[in-house]
Amino acid sequence: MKRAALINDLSGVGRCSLSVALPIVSACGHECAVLPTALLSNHTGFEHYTFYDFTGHMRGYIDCWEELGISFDMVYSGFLGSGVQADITLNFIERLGKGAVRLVDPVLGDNGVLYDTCGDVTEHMRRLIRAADVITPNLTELCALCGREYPESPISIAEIERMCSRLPTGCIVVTGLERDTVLEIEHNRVANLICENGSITLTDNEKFPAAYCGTGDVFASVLCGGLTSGVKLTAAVRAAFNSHFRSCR
Ligand code: PXL
Repeated sequence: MKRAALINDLSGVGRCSLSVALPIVSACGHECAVLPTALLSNHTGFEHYTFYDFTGHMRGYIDCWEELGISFDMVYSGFLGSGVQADITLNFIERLGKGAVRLVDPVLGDNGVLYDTCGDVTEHMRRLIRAADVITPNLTELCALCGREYPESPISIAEIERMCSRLPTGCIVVTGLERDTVLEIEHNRVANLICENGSITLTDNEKFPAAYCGTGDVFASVLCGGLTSGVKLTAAVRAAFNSHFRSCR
């Protein structure tokens, strides 16, 4: 059995982050270890939330797991509660993730807006993605990582490819691309662009007529399950995309 480290927040209400990653990666047949980044009453999409930053406890978990001789086949990080947690995650990879697949979902925002809790996380995330094998930004996160404004009018696939080529990660899956942001995408379709060491594949699906917080986490979690099993990136993205679509219905 493979072992995956899930570094993400625990939101008490709202189907996102650890609440979806843990059951999904487990159902893919892997043993999961949880390293929380923050504890929230509910995700930040609600009007109010409580937020407990878990930074102060994370190093203790890592020391303890290292002393116990625990190591990982997959390190999957999502929502970070502070910029320092990018360094803690890098340190985690160095100590417990030698030879592991490293999946970083750079959770920073959506629809052109960064989450309130992000603070200095964006600049630190730029360092964390250097150590990743695969990252899964949406367009808002891709723009933030590239240090550019979110586009006011639709951009081309070529422009997204150019942004990907400026990032230091070999495999980038840009998620949730739609007609209102990308010129070439058809109406009522939603697409992912896979940039695998410079070569581009576009996968698309029928668009489900609603939006939910946490759908990106469901997608990244199924992708995590596939990559941990050794499934190739494009096949794992297609499986994640299809099951994530079905989970909306
Ligand atoms: O699904 C991304 C996410 C993760 N964690 C928290 C969030 C969100 C999105 O709003 O608020 C706490």
